[in-house]
Order: sequence, then C-alpha cells, then structure tokens
Amino acid sequence: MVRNILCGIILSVYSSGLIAQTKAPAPCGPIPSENQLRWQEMEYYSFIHFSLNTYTNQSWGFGNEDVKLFNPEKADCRQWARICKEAGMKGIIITAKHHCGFCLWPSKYTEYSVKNAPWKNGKGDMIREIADACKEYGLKLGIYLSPWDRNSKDYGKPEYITYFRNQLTELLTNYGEIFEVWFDGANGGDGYYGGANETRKIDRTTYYDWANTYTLIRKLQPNIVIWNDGGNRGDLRWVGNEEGFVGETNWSLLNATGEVPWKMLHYGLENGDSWVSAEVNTSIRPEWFYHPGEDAKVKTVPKLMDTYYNSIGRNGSLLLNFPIMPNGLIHKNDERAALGFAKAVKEAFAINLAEKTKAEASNIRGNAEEFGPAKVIDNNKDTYWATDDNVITASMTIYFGKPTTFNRFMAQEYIRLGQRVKSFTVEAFVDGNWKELAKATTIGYKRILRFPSVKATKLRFNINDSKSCPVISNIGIYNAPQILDAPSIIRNQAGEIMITPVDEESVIYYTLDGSLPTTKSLKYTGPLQTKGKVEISAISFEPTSGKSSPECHEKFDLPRKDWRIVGINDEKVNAILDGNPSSAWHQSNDKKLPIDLVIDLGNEQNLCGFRYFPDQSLWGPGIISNYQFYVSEDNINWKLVDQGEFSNIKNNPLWQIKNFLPVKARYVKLRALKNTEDNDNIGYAEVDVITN
Ligand code: FUL
Repeated sequence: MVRNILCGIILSVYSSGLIAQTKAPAPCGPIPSENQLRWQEMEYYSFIHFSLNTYTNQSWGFGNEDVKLFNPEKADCRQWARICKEAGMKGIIITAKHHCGFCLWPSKYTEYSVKNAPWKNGKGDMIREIADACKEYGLKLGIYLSPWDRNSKDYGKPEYITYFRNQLTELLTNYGEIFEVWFDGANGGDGYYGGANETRKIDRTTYYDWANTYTLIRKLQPNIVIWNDGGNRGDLRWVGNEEGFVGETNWSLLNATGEVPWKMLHYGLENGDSWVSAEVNTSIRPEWFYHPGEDAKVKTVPKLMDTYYNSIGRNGSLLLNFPIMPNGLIHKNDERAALGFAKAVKEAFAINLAEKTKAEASNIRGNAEEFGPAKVIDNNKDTYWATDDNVITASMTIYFGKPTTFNRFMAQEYIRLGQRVKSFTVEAFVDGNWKELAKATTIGYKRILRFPSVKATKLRFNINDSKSCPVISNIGIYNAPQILDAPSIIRNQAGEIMITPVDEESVIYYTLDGSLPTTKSLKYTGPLQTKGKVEISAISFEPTSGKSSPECHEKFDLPRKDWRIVGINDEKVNAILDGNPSSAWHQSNDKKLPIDLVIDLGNEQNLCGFRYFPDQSLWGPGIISNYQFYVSEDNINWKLVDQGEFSNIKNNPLWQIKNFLPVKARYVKLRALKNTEDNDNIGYAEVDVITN
C-alpha cells in the first residue's frame, strides 16, 4: 500500500512537470521549413543583372531592343564567381530574363535570346556558364525570371502562362540544383508585345495562377525557396525598399493570405500564421544594370557595412547586386568595394570575446545543463539556452574575467522552435554600475547591435519580453575597428560648396582636379565659393588613428544663382534649386497632370541634358515616372527635346540623368506626364541641367 502511494507520488511529480520541464521547449507559432533554414544560414549572396539593358544604358528594356546588341566579348562567369566567393558570398542569382524578355539561355520557346545574338555566334548559354562557374567555386545558383515580359506577343493572355512555365521548366531542369527563384512584381503595363506597342494590364492576384506554378517548381526543385513580390505568398519576402535595410523590428512571419502592406513587408507580422523570412536586396551601385555614369558611385565599404548591420544584423539575408559591364565582366570598382566589405566584416567579427568567458543565467530550463547558459558560447548552432515554460523575462550575465573593450553584441534565436523574443537590452558593468548600452526588439535568426566602445568586466543580456520561453542559441561580443565614412558634398544656389563629414571630429581634405585627395591636399575650413563647372573630391581623415575615409566625388554643372522658377508664388519652391537632396517642393494639390515646372536660367545656355532627383521622403513623394522636357528662348515658343520614362524610379528613387542633342535656350520646362502612384502628386528634390 505504502509502495503504491509512493509510486503514485512519483508518477504525479513526473506528469506535473518536474521532469517534463527538462524536455525541449515546444515550438512557438510558425516555424521555418528545412529549405528556409538552409537558405537563412547562407546569409549573403549576390544578384547579377545582365541583359540587353546593359547595352542600351536602360533600367528597363521596352522589349524591342535588338538582340544583336548582346555581344559580351570578354564574358567570364568565372570572374563573377571568383569575386562572389572571395567576397564571402554563398550563391549567385542571375537575371535569366529581365522585363524586356531577352533570355540569357537559348530557350526553345522564343527567338528573343542569346541564340540570335552575335555572342559566340549564337551558340552561347550564359546560364550554363554561370552554373558551371558556381559549381567550380562552390556557390549555389538562383534564377531571376521576370513574370512581366515586354517582348512576348502573348503577355497578358492565358497562352503566356504556358510560355512562362515552359521557360521555368527549362531553367529548373537543365542547370542542376537551383536554391532560389525570384519573381519580380514590377509591371509598368506598356511594352512592345510582339509589335503591338500597347499597354497591357494584368490582375497580379489571378493572372499568373501562382499556386500551380509553385507546385511545378517544388516538383522540379524540392530544395528551392521561392521569392515572390507580386503573387501568392512564397518562402521569402521583399523588405519594401531597394536601399538595403529591413525594419529594426523584424518578424519572420506574415499571414498566408491577404494583402501585404508596406509595414508588413518591412517589419513582418508578430502574430502572422506563416514563416516568410526577409531578404534585403540592394545593388552595389545606385542602379541594378550597368551604367558607365555610375562608375564613381559604387557604394563605399562603410556604406556596405551599414547595409550589413541593417540586413544580416536585423534577421534578414543580404542579396547584393553586381551589374555586369557590356564586355561581360564585373567592374574593378565593384570588385574592390565587395572585397573591402568582406575584409571589414571579417575584421569586425574576428574575435568573439564571449568565448572562453563564464555565463550565468537568471533561469535555466529544468536546471538542466543541456539548456544552460554555456550553450550560447559553445560555438554550436544546435544547442541553446532556454528558460522554463512561462518564464518570458530572463537575463544572462557574461563575466569576462578582466576589463574588456567591445562595441558590438550579436544574438541568435534557435529558430527551429520559432521566433520569440519581443524586446531586450544589453548592459555593461562599468565603474561598479550597470550601464545600458543598447535596447532592441526582435532577434530571430541573427541580431547585431552597435554601440560606442565600452570597457567593462561584465555584460548583461536582458530579455524583457518574449512570446514564450526564450531559446537562444548563440551570443557574440566583438570589438569592431572604426570605419570612416565618406563626407557629403553639396553646392547651394549661391554656388557655395559645403562638405560635411559623418564624424564631426574628422578633418576634410579635397581636390578640385578629379584626383584622389590625401592629407597633402587642400584642407577644408568652411564653404567654398565657386563659379562654373566644378569637379570636387573629398575625404574625411581621423587624426587619432591616421585613417582616411573613402572619397566622395561630385560634379556640379552651372551655378544656379541666377535661376528662377517661373510662375510659382511660393518661396519654398527654391528647395528645388538649393542643392540639398533632403529638401523638396511639391506642386499644389489642385493641379492635374500633365504638370509643368518652368525654370528661367537667367541667360542663354548650351544645354545637352537634365537631371531630376525625386523627393526622398517615404510617404507620398510624388515621383515623376514619365516626362517630357522642353526648351525655349522666350518662354513662349517651346521645343520638345526629350521624352520618356524614369525606369524603376519607384523602387530606386535616385538621380535620373537624361541627355539630348545640344540646343541653345534660356528657359527649360520639365513636364510630368505620370507619377509612380497614378495620381497627380508631383514633387522634386532637385532639378538641374547639363551643359556642354
Ligand atoms: C526591380 C526591377 O524592376 C529592377 O529592374 C531590378 O531587377 C530589381 C531587382 O527589381 O523591381
């Protein structure tokens, strides 16, 4: 009897949880698939943009560009793969077909491909070459296939879906394993369409019948992840911009159905019902395709490092684009930037100061060693520190054993069991007190926080709120070397050039002859009064470390001192001419398209182009997408000198540069025909002319 009672007590202890507590935590909410997990661990891979646009200096081809233009005489996919490998990337996604419809492989289903191009006498296959190069360099291959096809006569009709699936089948069967497919949602409507030259509108939610396409994809490539910005929910999501950052709060969740507004793309959805991770796509230059005018605009290492922290450091992956030059190679500036970036990442995370320390936690799941704090510093991604069920506030202290300097904190959740942490802080023990270094929200697969260097003997990681008991697989503490960023240069309407360093303590040196500044160049002490065209380069220099930043290079055309915006009675309109890219002016909201902006240049000038910089603000920036440009000698008789579209300006709202045949005029008129939102809001941050 006594024995029976004892047994009963033991049994109920077991079932009431004492033993159950040492079981692994149950998954919390949606969890990633094996494909998503494998993809997430890649962290960093490249985009390659190469098509007929490369030969026409466009962002989007219309679909009627001549295939004969495609002749990359030095094309070398091994060069691309080598650079990607050396840059620390794990794969390459190539634009097999961009919106213009031109195919980089000899598709059986169209004549608009490499098979009719002069390259290798029509015998070339760029997808084969990149697949081989990826294999040689141990990289994975991904495919960008634009659903919008401005060349196909069938686009917009049901026949096109068969065509699209046929092409997808070719790409997913003939080139080995494909890790990701990328379905761009961009659709501008108009195109060549086999000679019809018309606008074709499709319903993004139904036209492509994505459900059946997904079934086909998963049958052909069971290990693939699908990125889709226009249709049914894929495995990965866009982050709502092409500038290279996802929200600081970043849940890897969305709902399986329903609209995905910008906020959800950017921040995910805390209580979403599906795992849809964030992929941050951005180009190493302003634009996606190669434009020689951007050779000096390649992102600097500090800018790329910032992108790293704002993508990989915020629970996203980083898809960094290389545009291929017309000769078929990656430009040396892009290579230099990518390798410099890789070196900086390596240096920043070279030594994990958390290793070989002692870790203590306020709560350990079932007091079991296998869930103890030592698991976050054991360099093993499959072990983790977890708390008891229902303990959603907990902290962990790292004892360095001696005063230690650091400025970065990295944490990883064990996402196989879901994403949980909602808010956390990091503190350092300095001069006998705990000092808060950083405060953040989500963690997810990886979160990295930056703060000014601090010297301390202990660090405390406090989880202040979590959806369920926290499950942390890794912690890293680093002392990243300082990186200087390039200064910014602007010229105001009065012709004064102002150079501003990122870090106020730096000294600025500049040149006016296009050469790279050194500490022997001119020292900047205040605004420079300039007249006429000016080419200026500047660097920031940090005297204590003796280090210099990358250069900032700007070219200014006519000074705008005597310019006047005609017919607008609003003094704020001068924001368009003030040289400051952050200030903008909008036309009054009663105006209907087409809307004109007329500028009096004060004197007759030899014009050969113009530049437009759209409002950079996030909401309702009134970005012009289609324009006409007129000139006049008397503000009465106007001559049309250029018209067209600012391709991809919605996603990449940067300087738009248009050239036209030289003409003499005193007045210019930028006519907005259409904006990116299909309404009548028209704004401008800057408008400028180019003279010869
Ligand atoms: C955008 C496209 O329109 C761009 O041309 C580029 O391919 C980028 C990756 O996606 O939406």
